Amino acid sequence: MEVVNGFPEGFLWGAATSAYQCEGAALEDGKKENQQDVINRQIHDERGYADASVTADFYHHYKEDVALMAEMGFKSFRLSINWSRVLPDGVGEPNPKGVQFYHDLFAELHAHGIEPIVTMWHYDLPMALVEKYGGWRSRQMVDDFEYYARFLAKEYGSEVRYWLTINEQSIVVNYIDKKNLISKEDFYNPRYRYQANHYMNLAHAKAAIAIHELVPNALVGAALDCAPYYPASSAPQDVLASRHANEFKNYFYMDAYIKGTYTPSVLAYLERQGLMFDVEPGDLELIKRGSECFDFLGVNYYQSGCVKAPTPGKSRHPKENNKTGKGGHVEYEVQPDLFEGTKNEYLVDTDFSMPIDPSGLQFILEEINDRYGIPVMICENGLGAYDTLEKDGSIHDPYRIEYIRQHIKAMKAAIANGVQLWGYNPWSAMDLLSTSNGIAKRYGFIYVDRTDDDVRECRRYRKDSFYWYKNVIATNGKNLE
Ligand code: BGP
Repeated sequence: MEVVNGFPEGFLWGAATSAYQCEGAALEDGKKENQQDVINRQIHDERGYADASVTADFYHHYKEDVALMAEMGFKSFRLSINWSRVLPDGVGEPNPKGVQFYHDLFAELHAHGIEPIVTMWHYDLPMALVEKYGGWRSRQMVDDFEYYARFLAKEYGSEVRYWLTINEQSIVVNYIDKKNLISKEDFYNPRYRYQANHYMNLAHAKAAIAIHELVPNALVGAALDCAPYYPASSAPQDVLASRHANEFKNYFYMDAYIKGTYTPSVLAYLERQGLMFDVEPGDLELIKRGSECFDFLGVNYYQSGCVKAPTPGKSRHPKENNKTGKGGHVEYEVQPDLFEGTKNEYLVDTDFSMPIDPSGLQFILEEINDRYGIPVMICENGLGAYDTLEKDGSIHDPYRIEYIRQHIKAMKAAIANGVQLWGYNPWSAMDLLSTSNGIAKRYGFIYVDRTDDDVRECRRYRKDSFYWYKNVIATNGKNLE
């Protein structure tokens, strides 16, 4: 591929979304509930944030949104299929109106020259499967995920070339109680997480194999949350903790997808901690075969992490996101006997306590390339912030422009060091529902006029970053000013 202005010719400039976070129409046209409909209702009741019933109302605004994306010059758009919209019961009878929605959306995108990048599952498991057997608690998910993948391949294979099976498996594993399974019993059972992770690896492998079998020229990957974990100091114990955190949080997932193997040091740790999962005959062979169908890694990058040697006696807990949006307190992850998260004193945090670190993107991209030599696509990256709609309809978001500018520079530097980067799809095309901070935490280039309390008409407005990004795309990343 020829490199023009630092970016390859045909580079996929676009943006990302996920179904439950932007579509709304949660119970419309035959769609049944998914876990996110339920979880976000709970979040609404507990903390007052918006639920998933309307979000950005993309279901009704998609034509207008695609036109705005085309105006920005998008070459790609990452979206996910709302599983319970197309198969309301998870498997079995399809929902014709839900199925048609995605045909119409893909047609609209193609009419504007925009390539869809489709995630099969982005946190929103059909409630039917949760109620039937507890979702990822059961091995039945492996076959049902394959059923869903085959359905998608047959239905949309001629309209979609880029497929991502699962969004952020490592995040699902860490927050499985909240994002994926509504069960207090499993909340306290960390062993369950790694069993579910194993099922996801099997499900991913079956889906990747199915897509390659059914869709000629398809390119298959999965999107992972990728964050380098730096040592808090040069004390050898901290450096070792950083190595362990990178293995545990990044390579354990990448190794399974890309090499088709489980990382030995992580397996040994899980065994020591009594967290080891059951493996049935044929499982490892299936994961290996799945890795042969893995064409590119979707990289979701927001921030880097920082770790130190674990404090003896501290018990295991995941990182807790900042829920107030007022900066400050975060509860860091602890993995006993492995690592403990801590603040990186060299970085400035966002209002939502995410450290801003463009160099971390270059770091992880080069790591992935040197370790696996596989093409990558940025499938998420962005700044969640409060925006103000001015009286004249403008939105001034220089902080977002600066964040994205610095990350694009980091991508350029990574490409210069040999990284095979296919595209940049920052989060998000339009403002949408955050996983933990409602509507007020905005990421879009397109402003959606609604609040957590009042859905209004969800009118669209162009932010300053909209015009800036349009110019970036027009110059293939040359003009970042
Ligand atoms: C990623 C998820 C997205 C998105 C993003 C921003 O982990 O894949 O779904 O929400 O994070 O996070 P948040 O919404 O919590 O700000």
